[in-house]
This record gives sequence, structure tokens and C-alpha cells, in this order.
Amino acid sequence: MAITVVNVPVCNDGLVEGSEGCDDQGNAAGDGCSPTCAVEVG
Ligand SMILES: [Ca+2]
Repeated sequence: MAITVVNVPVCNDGLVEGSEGCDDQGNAAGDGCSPTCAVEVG
């Protein structure tokens, strides 16, 4: 069964949704994806 798609983006669930620039399913800053799912440069 497929995972139910919920219409609420959740950061760090591993899926890039909504306004998330990225989602690496982690919360480490400085790895290219911030804990708030914004793309980091550098
Ligand atoms: Ca997400």
C-alpha cells in the first residue's frame, strides 16, 4: 500500500513538499539543507 499523501508538508520527513527547498530527513545545519528545510549555500 502506498503511503497516504498528506497535504501538510512536514520538514525532515525525507520528501520535498510545499515550500520546502529541500528535505534531507536530517536536522543538521550546514549540510546544504537547513533544519527548517531551506536550501543552504555552501
Ligand atoms: Ca518534507
